[in-house]
Amino acid sequence: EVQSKFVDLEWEQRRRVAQGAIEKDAEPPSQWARCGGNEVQSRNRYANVDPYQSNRVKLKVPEGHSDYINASPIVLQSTKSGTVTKFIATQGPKNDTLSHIWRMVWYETKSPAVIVMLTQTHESGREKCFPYYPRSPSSPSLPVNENDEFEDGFKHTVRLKTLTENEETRAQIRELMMANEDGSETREVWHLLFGGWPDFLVPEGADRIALLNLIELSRSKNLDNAENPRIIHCSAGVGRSGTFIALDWLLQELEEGSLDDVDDEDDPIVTIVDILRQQRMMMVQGEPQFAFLYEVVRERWRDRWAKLHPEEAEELGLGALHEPVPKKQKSGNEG
Ligand code: PTR
Ligand code: PTR
Repeated sequence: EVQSKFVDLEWEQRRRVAQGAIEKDAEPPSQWARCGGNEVQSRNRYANVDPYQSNRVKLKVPEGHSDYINASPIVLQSTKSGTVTKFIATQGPKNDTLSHIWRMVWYETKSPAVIVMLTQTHESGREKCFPYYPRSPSSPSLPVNENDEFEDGFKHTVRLKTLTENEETRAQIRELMMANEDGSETREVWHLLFGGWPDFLVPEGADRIALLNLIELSRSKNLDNAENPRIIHCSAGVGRSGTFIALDWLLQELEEGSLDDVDDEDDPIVTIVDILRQQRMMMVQGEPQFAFLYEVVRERWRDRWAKLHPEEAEELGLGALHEPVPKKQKSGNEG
């Protein structure tokens, strides 16, 4: 059943593109002359993943420079309260686009900004994301645009203030301070790195609980200011990022009671994946990630039901479902 829903979604997507309902094909990336032509492709990590022309973040750069970054604004609204939640989904920066993500942080978000990184820098021997942030306290200061690429004096520095391993979320948490050249302006940035999720797959076991904790943490680091976009990225910025964003929305819907009685006609998971794919291509990639959304929502739904009906839950033996996240074993993963 989940499988056929997923197939339907894929067809719907193709139909839309074919009908030109999504502007993507109206102006293929290869023809984006006005935002730099070939520069567009050279700034992409993957040739087959880019933002829709009609829904992309435009870098604030001086005239004559390409404003292109592989990033899509994502705007979602909860059904009951109408709360608007904003994200920016983006690819894992490349070596030569390192300063671009920081420019985006600077101009598109408020302090404290939140960046959630859902990939490791390297997986199976390949670079999935360039380490664009100061990694260790031994070299805490990272100049992000020393050569002044766009010749506008945006020669900022990102400094690592603290680095902690957080058990609940199994994430590396970096508290960063971004400053302009003379230090007269600064921004606080939370960088949350979750390494337990290889691309095209889903987090398993304790990593799954940790991921849900991470969603909550990312919200709270954003001071629950849902309108300040959280920057979410993995390698391509579609599979894991899409799944993370879908879950954030679904868990909020659940909390607000919007999923208490849904029928098959308006399946909230189909709805959110469809909405996301209207804003960025390939969001939630492959059936395993799609099925994962159902599993998590079902589990959480059961928890909620148990909380609302403690006596029945007791009878059915639905007790404490959420054991604490067990300590992570040391692995070779680096951030
Ligand atoms: N060319 C790659 C592919 O389709 O296999 C692009 C790609 C890479 C797509 C990674 C998605 C990927 O996963 P994620 O968005 O989770 O990094
Ligand atoms: N990256 C590969 C590709 O682009 O062909 C593999 C891949 C692609 C894997 C898409 C899963 C994909 O998801 P879907 O089932 O949505 O096509």
